[in-house]
Amino acid sequence: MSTVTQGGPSLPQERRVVTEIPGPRSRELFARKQSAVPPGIGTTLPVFVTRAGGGVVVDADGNSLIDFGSGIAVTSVGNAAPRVVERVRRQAADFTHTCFMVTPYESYVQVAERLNAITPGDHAKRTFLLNSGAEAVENAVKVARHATGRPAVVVFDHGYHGRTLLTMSLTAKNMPYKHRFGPFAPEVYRVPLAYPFRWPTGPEHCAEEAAAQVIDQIGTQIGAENVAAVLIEPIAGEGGFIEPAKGFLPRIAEYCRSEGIVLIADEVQTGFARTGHLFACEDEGIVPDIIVTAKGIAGGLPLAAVTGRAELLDRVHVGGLGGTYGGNPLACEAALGVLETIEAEDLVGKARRIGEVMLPRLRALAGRAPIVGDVRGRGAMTAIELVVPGTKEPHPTAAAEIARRCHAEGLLVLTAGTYGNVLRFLPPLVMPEHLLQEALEILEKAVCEV
Ligand code: PLZ
Repeated sequence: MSTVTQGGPSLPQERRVVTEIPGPRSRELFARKQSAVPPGIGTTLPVFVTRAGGGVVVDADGNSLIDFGSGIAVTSVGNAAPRVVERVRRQAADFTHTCFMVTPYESYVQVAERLNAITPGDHAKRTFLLNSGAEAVENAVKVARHATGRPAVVVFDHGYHGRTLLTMSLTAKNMPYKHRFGPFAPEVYRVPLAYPFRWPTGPEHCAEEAAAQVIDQIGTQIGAENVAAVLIEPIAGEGGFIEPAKGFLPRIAEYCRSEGIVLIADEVQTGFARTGHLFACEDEGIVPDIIVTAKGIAGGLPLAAVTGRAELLDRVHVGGLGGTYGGNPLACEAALGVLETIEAEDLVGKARRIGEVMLPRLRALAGRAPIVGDVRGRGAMTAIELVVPGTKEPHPTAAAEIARRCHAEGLLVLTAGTYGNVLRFLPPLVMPEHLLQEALEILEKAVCEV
């Protein structure tokens, strides 16, 4: 049995189901959650966690689940990863907070330097730090508006950017994110995404036709000279792991460049080796003007970043950007530990390897199970889209039922998608291969039974 030091010494890397899932202790805790926390804060799987590391999450009843969620693409380096833990432990003993805007510290600067160096493009860059993906997206929009003096922001069908007022407005899907939470922020315009599986004239025309529609809509409905930013996820995450048809992103990038529009890549979910590149933009050689990162950046500590062209970010007046906690010293140390781990353990290579194991098996599954309409993704960010067999009609109840069966067997999977009919797979990049194979068997069985 392999063990890892993550999640404390010798956390066995095994699936182990010793009670019903959730077990009695988790059910007791969940009842307390129900009376102390509002139902608006949902629960994917009501098992209460006591330890996690490598490829597993251990619950209060002693069950050890295979983790295909990574806390929604956060613990890519593994939970309680040793380099992260050690740095955070040391930092916590030295000082926990000063506010970087009051009295700075070196780790923030180091994170900024590292992000400036590793993000796409070799132009001069600047980075500033925030607490969450949503906060970073908002700040990227602030910078783009300030630098261009233009109001409009263009976003895409199936896009997800957060739950604050502006980012909720930038997000496409009504339920559960926007419903009854309006009115929304103005000057947000939505255009089509090149979604190959659902493109009306077929995937082969998708990139070209979608890009033409985007450019036409911007020209006729907004006016390019009014657009501060085009904001896009290089792979739409919450929207269902939709990889835009190849050629779409380069065409949009070229259009933005020609019109002086700031191209913002939201790499909150795709960043930090997840897709088999350090950043998903690299797949087609896209160089965004601003890149927004969070999630995988700090192994679970709250941190997010805006990295962009120096000439854009330097335009904002002194004191125009900030926040009490942005770039907290514990989170900065965690980020440095994450970047060390990605390099030392070749997590870019590991993410690719996960994709090489998973994608062929998922494709073979789609061949046997007509309920699987599409298989997609890159590296350790893969998904299957479920449909009513023989059609493209979304099948969200099948996705929910497959997820339920996986959970009962001790495999934590997440759903996604505008229609709720996508099962997405986000293993930690350090997932041992025997767990990956075991997880795929459970998944295959659940899909075939449903
Ligand atoms: N941009 C691309 O995926 C967060 C949302 C979970 P925060 N996605 C997980 C939920 O239901 O709230 C996300 C993202 C992309 C921005 C965000 C927002 O990041 O750190 O959740 O604010």
